[in-house]
Amino acid sequence: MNSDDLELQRYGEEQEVAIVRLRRPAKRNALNDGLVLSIRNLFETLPEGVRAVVLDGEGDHFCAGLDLSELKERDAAQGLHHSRMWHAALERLQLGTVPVIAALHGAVVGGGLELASACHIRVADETTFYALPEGTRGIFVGGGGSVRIPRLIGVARMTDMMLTGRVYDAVEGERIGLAQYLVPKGQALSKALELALKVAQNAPMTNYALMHALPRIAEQPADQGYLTEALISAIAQSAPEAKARVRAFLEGKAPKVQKTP
Ligand code: 1HE
Repeated sequence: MNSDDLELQRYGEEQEVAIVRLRRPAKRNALNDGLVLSIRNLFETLPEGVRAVVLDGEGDHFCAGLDLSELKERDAAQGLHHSRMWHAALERLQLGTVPVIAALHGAVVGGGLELASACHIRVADETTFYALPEGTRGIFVGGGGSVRIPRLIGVARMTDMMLTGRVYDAVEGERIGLAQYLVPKGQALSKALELALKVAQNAPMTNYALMHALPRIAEQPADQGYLTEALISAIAQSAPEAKARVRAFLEGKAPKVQKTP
């Protein structure tokens, strides 16, 4: 299913980045079922040649969460399937083929925060604020938030956000780990694109390992984690591309690690 509310645009010299944009600014990019299904479909069928994605929201807000106008009376089974539909869509994004960088601004609330937390990197501008109003609306998170958000900020902070309706601003959000980058107003997209171009240059196997192995290793007992790490690192370093990159460094042809100015 496709929705006109989701736009894909290519970016970069080789069109290696895809900008995916939520386009319901009049409804603050609230996610109705059509949009959730479009997200799933888009990440299942990313065009050939895309090596990183930037996820953006049109207008003053990244995403106001679940479209509450669709929150009709559902029985328990329908509620379960609705939540599982969100899970499927956000899993395609998180465990897809390429890293996704969220460009955050304005409201990142409810399902909007669930969507952002499925991304691999979050860049927030100064206007960003985060909340989980589900608690005060009498509902619960259903888009994977209870799994992903505590891994970013801890169970205690998420509990507080839902119990009290606490809103974190952009500066606090970066401090507690909701975003990895904080930039001036209006610069989230350009920073996210700058990062995406870098990410797109990595060896695909490294990006795959970071997306698929790292979060799983983090969940494994240490002895299993070490083995998974050894297996994935052996696969990554055996790729011809990895050998070429290491050789380039040893021959002085690849950049050194440098402090950012
Ligand atoms: C919406 C939604 C929405 C806006 N569903 N229509 N999410 C929330 O509880 C957040 C609800 N939204 C807000 O608190 C505010 O809208 C914002 C802080 C995001 C933005 O405020 P503002 O002043 O810029 O916009 P607004 O005037 O509140 O909204 C503009 C329009 O968007 C208005 O519709 P209009 O027809 O009167 O113009 C709003 O009704 C509409 N709108 N947000 C539907 N969320 C998988 S489970 C996830 C569970 C959740 O995500 S629960 C949290 C839901």
